[in-house]
Amino acid sequence: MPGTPRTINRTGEHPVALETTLLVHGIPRDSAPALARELGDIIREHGATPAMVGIVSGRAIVGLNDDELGALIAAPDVPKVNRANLGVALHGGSHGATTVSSTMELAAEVGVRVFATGGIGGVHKGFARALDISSDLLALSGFPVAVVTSGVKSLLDICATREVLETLAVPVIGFRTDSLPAFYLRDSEAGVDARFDDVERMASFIESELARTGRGVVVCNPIPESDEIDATSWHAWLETAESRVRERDVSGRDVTPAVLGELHEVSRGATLRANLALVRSNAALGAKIASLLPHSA
Ligand code: PSU
Ligand code: MN
Repeated sequence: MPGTPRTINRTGEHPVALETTLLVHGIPRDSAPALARELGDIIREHGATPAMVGIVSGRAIVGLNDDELGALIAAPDVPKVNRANLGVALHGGSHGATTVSSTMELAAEVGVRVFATGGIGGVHKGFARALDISSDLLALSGFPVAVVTSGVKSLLDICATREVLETLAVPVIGFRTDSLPAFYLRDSEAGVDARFDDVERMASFIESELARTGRGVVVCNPIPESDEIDATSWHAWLETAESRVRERDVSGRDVTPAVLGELHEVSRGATLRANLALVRSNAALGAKIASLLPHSA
């Protein structure tokens, strides 16, 4: 029996991991190539190196090249791969778009300590007919990777997500914020364990905390003020998007992409524009942090 091939490590200096579920399932396909290019440019401009993570024909790759990424974006029905079904994709030789959880697992395997994304998964509100807690939360507790994120969308239960992170011993820190942000909105009712206003001090905390615990850190970076969506529109759009998804037969890991797709439509692109803006901002902050960490893992 052939063994499962090892993860391909194509990381450069001061790597910043990026996930592919965001590109393949989180935004319309035609927006993905430009966003991927922009994120790479932003990361390089800030003195770091992008490392896009994904599964191509059963090979886990940290540092996809343009052809591999293009293949993932173009292929129909690329599975959304979290830690639970990662091995299925590897063993079966399929493509896979990695979520926060599987991206963390693969990044940690090759010593990458910083990962920039949009939103993390969390505790669902019971919308999907069953208990649904993202595998991102356990991954945050299992791998020494700092995840730069604009928080948790309020299609999830933000306070419950915050509590589970605490139970799992994952520190939540805010960059120039006291609040765990709610993705399109800068604030939520949930707080952070510490606020940092200075990137150097934050990077120094991250470096020592990752080494001390072997667990992850959630780095909250609220959506830029100029891109924030007003709360009234957001709640109206979310209600419509959720009711549309409820009429379809969607469950499990298909719920988030389905709601996101409906939101982009209901808001006539406003949620998509906000989503792109916050991911760019997270890539910039992730790169600044990575550039301040010593090279060796
Ligand atoms: N939140 C977003 N956009 C996304 C995701 C979350 O705003 O694209 C993706 C991320 O890849 C995250 C995953 O890791 O969804 C969580 O999915 P689930 O709830 O099935 O664990
Ligand atoms: Mn789930």
